[in-house]
Amino acid sequence: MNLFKAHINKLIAATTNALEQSGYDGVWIYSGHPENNFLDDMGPAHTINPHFKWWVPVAHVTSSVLHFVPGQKPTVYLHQPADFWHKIIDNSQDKWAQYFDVKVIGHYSELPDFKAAKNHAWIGSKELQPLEEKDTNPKALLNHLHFARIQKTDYEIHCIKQANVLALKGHEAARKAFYDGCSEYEIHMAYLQACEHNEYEMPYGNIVALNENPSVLHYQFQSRTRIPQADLKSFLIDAGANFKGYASDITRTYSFNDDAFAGMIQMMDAKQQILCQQAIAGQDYVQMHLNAHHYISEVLHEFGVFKCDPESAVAQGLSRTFFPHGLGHYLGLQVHDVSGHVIDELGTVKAPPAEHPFLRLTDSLRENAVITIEPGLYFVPMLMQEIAGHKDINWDKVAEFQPYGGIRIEDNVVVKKEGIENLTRI
Ligand SMILES: [Mn+2]
Repeated sequence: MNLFKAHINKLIAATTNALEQSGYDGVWIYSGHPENNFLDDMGPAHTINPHFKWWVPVAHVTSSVLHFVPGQKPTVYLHQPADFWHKIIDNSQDKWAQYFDVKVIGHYSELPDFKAAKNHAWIGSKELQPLEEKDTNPKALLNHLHFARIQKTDYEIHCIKQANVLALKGHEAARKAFYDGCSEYEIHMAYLQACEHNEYEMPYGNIVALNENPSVLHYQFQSRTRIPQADLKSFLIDAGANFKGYASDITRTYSFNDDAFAGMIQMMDAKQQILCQQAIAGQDYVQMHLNAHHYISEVLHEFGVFKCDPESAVAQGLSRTFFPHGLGHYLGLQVHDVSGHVIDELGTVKAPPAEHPFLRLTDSLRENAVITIEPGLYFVPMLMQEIAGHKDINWDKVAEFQPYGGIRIEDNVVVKKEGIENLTRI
């Protein structure tokens, strides 16, 4: 069976079950449509409802609706605006379309009467809400569907892998641009060009950070100024790509010179690879996050930042000052894919430990889940200040590494029963 057909079969089974469990006879899933900015006739790039993308692999679709009733072929009302302003791409004959009853519509007014269908739910943002509040994004239905999204089909894994292939082209171009002495902005543009993405097609905003900037975890600017090569120290890039609506999410860190920081990156990379190997089905992800704290403390001890042994650094909470975020998250139709804190189809929440509030994934790992493994260590001035003068920290070493900002290394991994598949190291 081809990958997409098997994928659609899973969606049919999962959605049939979700509707039964939540007491509905059918569901409308709306793609969403772009809203204009305040007092403007233009808006931001449109983000498609992930539930719609799960079924229909069409980029840039708006104002379209999927209709699913168990036992019937799913129907897509595919909006192709009948106007002279836009180029119309007819996707209704594409390969995916054979698994749907596709009805092309030129205008909203051709959408069906949603209220006429008995006992239906509506999944979509609030721009268009034709059904009653209680039937709009009902929690019980969403909980079942979100839980089903954790374990990916082979088609989805293929898409995330292709998103990695694209992103890796960008990462290679970015690495070269860094060693050529380019500015953050030039590196960013080299990245986009290499993976042939427009900015609005990216799954999230690129983080392109030189020298001390990696210490800003979500550094959001790209400086247009080149740094003289004599002053260049480090480069962190966190950037993905998009393939049929699926995301990749990759981070790499480089040192400009062959110095202590280069050695620190190398040791972090080795630790990150050990963590990747731990991501087998049944593994408790919270435990992996705690393991990461030990490994990062070993790195900081090895490079003279921690004067105490790694166990003591973890016990005192010092590692959290250097590694303040979570080890990773689910990855799929959304970069931070749904259900990270959920342990069953009823939506039962398992909150992260109180000392690790930013951990986005708390459950034991399930087969064919795709996750990120992204340990980091940073010299964040604000956080360093909180432990200023601590006796177990070598403050001269902190001063030495602070101009480099920090390190994060992130791969995308498929959880398997035995072993893992690393989609990023290919
Ligand atoms: Mn990530």
